[in-house]
Amino acid sequence: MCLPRMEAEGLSNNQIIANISNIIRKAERLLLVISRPVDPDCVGTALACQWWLQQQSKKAKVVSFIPIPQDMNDFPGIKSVKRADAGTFDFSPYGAVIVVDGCDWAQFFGNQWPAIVSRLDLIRVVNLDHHEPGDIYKAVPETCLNICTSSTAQVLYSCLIEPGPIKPSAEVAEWLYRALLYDSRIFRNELHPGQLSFAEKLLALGVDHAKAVDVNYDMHEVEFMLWAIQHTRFIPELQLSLLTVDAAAQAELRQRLGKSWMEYDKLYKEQIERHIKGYNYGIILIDNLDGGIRLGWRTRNFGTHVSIGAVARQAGFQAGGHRNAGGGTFTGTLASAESKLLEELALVLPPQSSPASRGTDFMPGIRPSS
Ligand SMILES: [Mn+2]
Repeated sequence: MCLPRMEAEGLSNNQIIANISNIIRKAERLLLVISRPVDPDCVGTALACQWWLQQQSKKAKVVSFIPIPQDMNDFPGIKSVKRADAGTFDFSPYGAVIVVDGCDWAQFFGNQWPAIVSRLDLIRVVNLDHHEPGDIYKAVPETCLNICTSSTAQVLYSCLIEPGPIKPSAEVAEWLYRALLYDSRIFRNELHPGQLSFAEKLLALGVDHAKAVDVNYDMHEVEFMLWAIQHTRFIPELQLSLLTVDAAAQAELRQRLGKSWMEYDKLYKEQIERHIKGYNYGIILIDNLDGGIRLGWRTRNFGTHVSIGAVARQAGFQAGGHRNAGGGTFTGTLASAESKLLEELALVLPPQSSPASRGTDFMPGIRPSS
């Protein structure tokens, strides 16, 4: 496992784990909050953590303040995740609030997060995560267990479950395994120390690998992908595939795929973004139609490429996530978001002398993936 991110700040992993264990020990009722995007890592990890707390005779509840996408309805155990409204939620009965698999408050509480966070007793807020640290770390550094590793599932298992006496059941191991498979894209992402042995341990606990890797894309995914490929701009000098979704495109997508059209972009992201020769970056810009623009990116894993997150921040976006996959927001028009981002990307990309050097030059000043 990587060094804890907080070590540089003078807080050791062990200290943070001890702080978190203290909070858990004192709490009778604990609340687990899952993050946006609602995915197998936040759900599987929260369910496993709930089970682990219940084994210690705690009352634990898992809530989502974010709508749960259609495809997560097939996730085993999803029925235990309760939908709730953050604005009216009563946090007072809970001795601890554990926010799982996210680094920014908005990922858990939505855009109204400042009002909601002001009602929380931050002394009892715990964060389990593996993203680049964001505003939650700044608010609660002493109880923010954020480790640069495969998944939040691995953070929970290696730091909290494995050192103790409670052995996960096969069902719990399956939740964790699905979390790991999803976040690692079935081991296609960067391999983190301990990741494969984590997988082996889960298999030894009884996980059915063939069942866990079985894929069932919704047919809408195919339709979205067809549409998206036809509307993607491939910009060779920026090594970029760019899909912008304006108001007219949204109307068309809504008509074809329904109001949840934006849930069907997985196949496109997985097959097109960062997988086409010469195109190391895949970006989607969506007009929120409320004065804001949403950004999502993927970066080729192999090779040393610029950080789209850093480029986007330089271009005036708020952006976060992982180096090779993340998202952000921009205030302004779709056209200005696009032009600022492309300008900034052109500034930091190395001049292309030959196709062979494409995208493999190291960019001084921009840290490669850790
Ligand atoms: Mn994750």
